[in-house]
Amino acid sequence: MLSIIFLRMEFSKMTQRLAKLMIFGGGKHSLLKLSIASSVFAVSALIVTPVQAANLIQNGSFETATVNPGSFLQLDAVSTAITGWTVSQGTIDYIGTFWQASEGARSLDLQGLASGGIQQTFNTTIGATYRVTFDLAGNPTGNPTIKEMRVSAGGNSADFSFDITGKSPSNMGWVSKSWDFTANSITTTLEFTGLGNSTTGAALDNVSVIALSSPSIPEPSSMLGLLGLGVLGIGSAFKRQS
Ligand SMILES: [Ca+2]
Repeated sequence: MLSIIFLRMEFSKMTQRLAKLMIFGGGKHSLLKLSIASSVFAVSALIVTPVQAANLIQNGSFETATVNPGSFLQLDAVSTAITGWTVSQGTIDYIGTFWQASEGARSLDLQGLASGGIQQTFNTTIGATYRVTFDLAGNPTGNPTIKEMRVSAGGNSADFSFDITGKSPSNMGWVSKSWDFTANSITTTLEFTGLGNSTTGAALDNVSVIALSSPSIPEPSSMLGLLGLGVLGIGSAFKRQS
Protein backbone atom coordinates (compact mmCIF):
# COMPACT_ATOMS: atom_id res chain seq x y z
CA MET A 1 0.00 0.00 0.00
CA LEU A 2 2.83 2.36 0.88
CA SER A 3 4.47 1.74 -2.47
CA ILE A 4 1.24 2.67 -4.27
CA ILE A 5 1.02 5.92 -2.28
CA PHE A 6 4.68 6.59 -3.10
CA LEU A 7 4.03 6.01 -6.81
CA ARG A 8 0.95 8.19 -6.74
CA MET A 9 3.03 10.98 -5.21
CA GLU A 10 5.72 10.44 -7.85
CA PHE A 11 3.07 10.45 -10.56
CA SER A 12 1.57 13.65 -9.14
CA LYS A 13 4.98 15.35 -9.09
CA MET A 14 5.57 14.11 -12.62
CA THR A 15 2.27 15.54 -13.81
CA GLN A 16 3.11 18.90 -12.24
CA ARG A 17 6.52 18.93 -13.93
CA LEU A 18 4.99 18.07 -17.28
CA ALA A 19 2.39 20.81 -16.90
CA LYS A 20 5.09 23.39 -16.11
CA LEU A 21 7.13 22.26 -19.08
CA MET A 22 4.17 22.41 -21.44
CA ILE A 23 3.12 25.87 -20.19
CA PHE A 24 6.49 27.55 -19.76
CA GLY A 25 8.74 25.31 -21.83
CA GLY A 26 10.28 26.25 -25.11
CA GLY A 27 13.38 25.43 -27.05
CA LYS A 28 15.67 22.45 -26.72
CA HIS A 29 16.05 22.65 -22.92
CA SER A 30 12.40 21.86 -22.33
CA LEU A 31 12.74 18.64 -24.33
CA LEU A 32 15.80 17.72 -22.28
CA LYS A 33 13.92 18.36 -19.04
CA LEU A 34 11.00 16.34 -20.35
CA SER A 35 13.28 13.43 -21.14
CA ILE A 36 14.90 13.59 -17.69
CA ALA A 37 11.49 13.79 -16.02
CA SER A 38 10.28 10.84 -18.11
CA SER A 39 13.31 8.81 -17.07
CA VAL A 40 12.76 9.63 -13.40
CA PHE A 41 9.17 8.50 -13.71
CA ALA A 42 10.06 5.31 -15.61
CA VAL A 43 12.57 4.37 -12.89
CA SER A 44 10.06 5.07 -10.12
CA ALA A 45 7.62 2.70 -11.87
CA LEU A 46 10.30 0.01 -12.07
CA ILE A 47 11.23 0.08 -8.36
CA VAL A 48 7.67 -0.64 -7.17
CA THR A 49 7.75 -3.28 -4.45
CA PRO A 50 5.14 -6.07 -4.54
CA VAL A 51 2.12 -5.42 -2.37
CA GLN A 52 1.21 -8.33 -0.05
CA ALA A 53 -1.87 -9.96 -1.53
CA ALA A 54 -4.73 -10.67 0.83
CA ASN A 55 -5.49 -14.25 1.84
CA LEU A 56 -9.01 -14.98 0.55
CA ILE A 57 -9.41 -17.96 2.89
CA GLN A 58 -10.99 -17.61 6.32
CA ASN A 59 -9.43 -19.60 9.18
CA GLY A 60 -6.94 -21.26 6.83
CA SER A 61 -4.98 -22.69 9.75
CA PHE A 62 -8.10 -24.37 11.24
CA GLU A 63 -7.42 -22.74 14.61
CA THR A 64 -10.99 -21.50 15.19
CA ALA A 65 -13.96 -23.81 15.72
CA THR A 66 -17.11 -24.32 17.77
CA VAL A 67 -15.57 -27.52 19.14
CA ASN A 68 -12.31 -28.32 20.91
CA PRO A 69 -10.63 -31.27 19.20
CA GLY A 70 -8.67 -32.29 22.30
CA SER A 71 -6.30 -34.96 20.97
CA PHE A 72 -8.41 -35.34 17.83
CA LEU A 73 -12.07 -35.31 16.92
CA GLN A 74 -13.82 -37.01 14.00
CA LEU A 75 -16.05 -34.68 11.97
CA ASP A 76 -18.60 -36.04 9.49
CA ALA A 77 -20.10 -34.44 6.39
CA VAL A 78 -21.61 -31.84 6.50
CA SER A 79 -20.15 -30.48 9.72
CA THR A 80 -19.47 -26.73 9.88
CA ALA A 81 -17.78 -26.92 13.29
CA ILE A 82 -14.50 -25.54 11.91
CA THR A 83 -15.13 -21.84 11.28
CA GLY A 84 -15.45 -21.00 7.57
CA TRP A 85 -15.18 -24.63 6.45
CA THR A 86 -17.65 -27.42 5.64
CA VAL A 87 -16.82 -31.12 5.77
CA SER A 88 -17.88 -31.83 2.19
CA GLN A 89 -17.81 -35.63 2.11
CA GLY A 90 -16.99 -38.68 4.23
CA THR A 91 -15.20 -38.07 7.52
CA ILE A 92 -12.08 -36.19 8.53
CA ASP A 93 -10.21 -35.94 11.82
CA TYR A 94 -9.81 -32.52 13.38
CA ILE A 95 -6.37 -32.80 15.00
CA GLY A 96 -5.45 -31.05 18.25
CA THR A 97 -2.64 -32.37 20.45
CA PHE A 98 -2.36 -35.71 18.62
CA TRP A 99 0.43 -34.30 16.46
CA GLN A 100 2.33 -31.10 15.96
CA ALA A 101 0.51 -28.70 13.63
CA SER A 102 2.39 -26.85 10.94
CA GLU A 103 0.97 -23.52 12.11
CA GLY A 104 -0.76 -22.88 15.43
CA ALA A 105 -2.11 -25.86 17.40
CA ARG A 106 -4.66 -27.50 15.10
CA SER A 107 -4.66 -29.21 11.70
CA LEU A 108 -6.52 -31.95 9.77
CA ASP A 109 -6.25 -35.60 8.79
CA LEU A 110 -8.18 -35.90 5.51
CA GLN A 111 -9.02 -39.53 6.35
CA GLY A 112 -11.40 -40.11 9.25
CA LEU A 113 -13.13 -43.50 9.09
CA ALA A 114 -12.27 -43.41 5.39
CA SER A 115 -11.57 -40.62 2.90
CA GLY A 116 -13.14 -37.27 3.65
CA GLY A 117 -13.13 -33.77 2.27
CA ILE A 118 -13.36 -30.19 3.45
CA GLN A 119 -14.26 -27.10 1.46
CA GLN A 120 -14.63 -23.33 1.59
CA THR A 121 -16.25 -20.93 -0.90
CA PHE A 122 -14.98 -17.41 -1.60
CA ASN A 123 -15.52 -14.61 -4.11
CA THR A 124 -13.47 -14.71 -7.31
CA THR A 125 -13.22 -12.87 -10.63
CA ILE A 126 -13.95 -14.91 -13.74
CA GLY A 127 -10.75 -15.41 -15.73
CA ALA A 128 -8.45 -14.37 -12.88
CA THR A 129 -5.70 -16.70 -11.70
CA TYR A 130 -5.32 -17.67 -8.05
CA ARG A 131 -2.61 -19.48 -6.09
CA VAL A 132 -3.55 -22.02 -3.43
CA THR A 133 -0.83 -22.64 -0.86
CA PHE A 134 -1.03 -25.20 1.92
CA ASP A 135 1.13 -27.28 4.23
CA LEU A 136 1.09 -31.04 3.66
CA ALA A 137 2.19 -33.97 5.81
CA GLY A 138 0.75 -37.40 6.61
CA ASN A 139 -0.63 -39.26 9.59
CA PRO A 140 2.57 -41.06 10.71
CA THR A 141 0.78 -43.65 12.87
CA GLY A 142 -0.55 -46.02 10.20
CA ASN A 143 -0.40 -47.36 6.64
CA PRO A 144 -0.14 -46.68 3.81
CA THR A 145 3.32 -45.09 3.76
CA ILE A 146 2.39 -42.79 0.88
CA LYS A 147 -0.56 -40.53 1.71
CA GLU A 148 -2.48 -39.08 -1.20
CA MET A 149 -4.85 -36.14 -1.42
CA ARG A 150 -6.51 -33.91 -4.01
CA VAL A 151 -7.03 -30.17 -4.20
CA SER A 152 -9.74 -28.87 -6.54
CA ALA A 153 -11.18 -25.49 -7.56
CA GLY A 154 -12.52 -23.80 -10.67
CA GLY A 155 -13.29 -27.13 -12.37
CA ASN A 156 -9.68 -28.34 -12.12
CA SER A 157 -7.78 -30.44 -9.62
CA ALA A 158 -4.31 -31.66 -8.73
CA ASP A 159 -3.14 -34.63 -6.65
CA PHE A 160 -0.36 -34.52 -4.07
CA SER A 161 1.33 -37.23 -2.04
CA PHE A 162 3.42 -37.37 1.12
CA ASP A 163 5.79 -40.10 2.33
CA ILE A 164 5.61 -40.63 6.12
CA THR A 165 8.85 -42.63 6.28
CA GLY A 166 10.83 -41.44 9.30
CA LYS A 167 8.05 -39.12 10.47
CA SER A 168 6.35 -39.04 13.89
CA PRO A 169 3.67 -36.94 15.64
CA SER A 170 6.41 -34.66 17.00
CA ASN A 171 8.31 -34.62 13.69
CA MET A 172 5.65 -34.36 10.99
CA GLY A 173 7.94 -33.04 8.26
CA TRP A 174 5.39 -30.51 6.98
CA VAL A 175 6.09 -29.23 3.46
CA SER A 176 4.57 -26.25 1.67
CA LYS A 177 2.71 -26.98 -1.58
CA SER A 178 1.06 -24.67 -4.06
CA TRP A 179 -1.28 -24.98 -7.01
CA ASP A 180 -2.74 -22.37 -9.36
CA PHE A 181 -6.22 -22.28 -10.83
CA THR A 182 -8.24 -19.90 -13.00
CA ALA A 183 -11.66 -18.93 -11.71
CA ASN A 184 -14.66 -19.70 -13.94
CA SER A 185 -17.29 -18.20 -11.64
CA ILE A 186 -17.88 -15.22 -9.36
CA THR A 187 -17.56 -17.63 -6.43
CA THR A 188 -15.17 -20.55 -6.21
CA THR A 189 -15.24 -23.55 -3.90
CA LEU A 190 -11.84 -24.84 -2.86
CA GLU A 191 -11.92 -28.46 -1.72
CA PHE A 192 -9.32 -30.77 -0.23
CA THR A 193 -10.07 -34.51 -0.26
CA GLY A 194 -8.24 -37.56 1.03
CA LEU A 195 -7.59 -40.34 -1.49
CA GLY A 196 -7.67 -43.97 -0.43
CA ASN A 197 -9.54 -46.02 2.16
CA SER A 198 -7.28 -45.98 5.18
CA THR A 199 -8.08 -44.25 8.48
CA THR A 200 -4.70 -42.50 8.46
CA GLY A 201 -4.36 -40.05 5.59
CA ALA A 202 -2.82 -36.85 4.35
CA ALA A 203 -2.44 -34.05 6.92
CA LEU A 204 -3.40 -30.49 6.02
CA ASP A 205 -2.74 -27.07 7.60
CA ASN A 206 -2.10 -23.41 6.83
CA VAL A 207 -4.26 -22.92 3.70
CA SER A 208 -4.19 -19.64 1.79
CA VAL A 209 -5.44 -18.37 -1.56
CA ILE A 210 -4.18 -15.18 -3.17
CA ALA A 211 -5.08 -13.57 -6.49
CA LEU A 212 -2.17 -13.68 -8.92
CA SER A 213 -3.76 -11.69 -11.73
CA SER A 214 -7.01 -10.06 -12.67
CA PRO A 215 -8.25 -9.74 -16.25
CA SER A 216 -10.07 -6.47 -15.61
CA ILE A 217 -7.85 -4.50 -13.21
CA PRO A 218 -4.20 -4.14 -14.23
CA GLU A 219 -1.72 -4.39 -11.36
CA PRO A 220 -0.42 -0.96 -10.21
CA SER A 221 3.11 -1.69 -11.42
CA SER A 222 2.08 -2.68 -14.95
CA MET A 223 -0.45 0.18 -15.16
CA LEU A 224 2.16 2.76 -14.15
CA GLY A 225 4.65 1.12 -16.50
CA LEU A 226 2.22 1.69 -19.37
CA LEU A 227 1.72 5.29 -18.24
CA GLY A 228 5.50 5.66 -18.21
CA LEU A 229 5.67 4.44 -21.80
CA GLY A 230 2.92 6.90 -22.68
CA VAL A 231 4.94 9.74 -21.14
CA LEU A 232 8.01 8.65 -23.10
CA GLY A 233 5.79 8.61 -26.18
CA ILE A 234 4.86 12.27 -25.51
CA GLY A 235 8.57 13.06 -25.27
CA SER A 236 9.16 11.42 -28.65
CA ALA A 237 6.26 13.35 -30.17
CA PHE A 238 7.79 16.62 -28.92
CA LYS A 239 11.09 15.66 -30.50
CA ARG A 240 9.48 14.77 -33.82
CA GLN A 241 7.72 18.15 -33.92
CA SER A 242 10.92 20.14 -33.21
CA1 LIG B 1 -3.16 -24.84 12.21
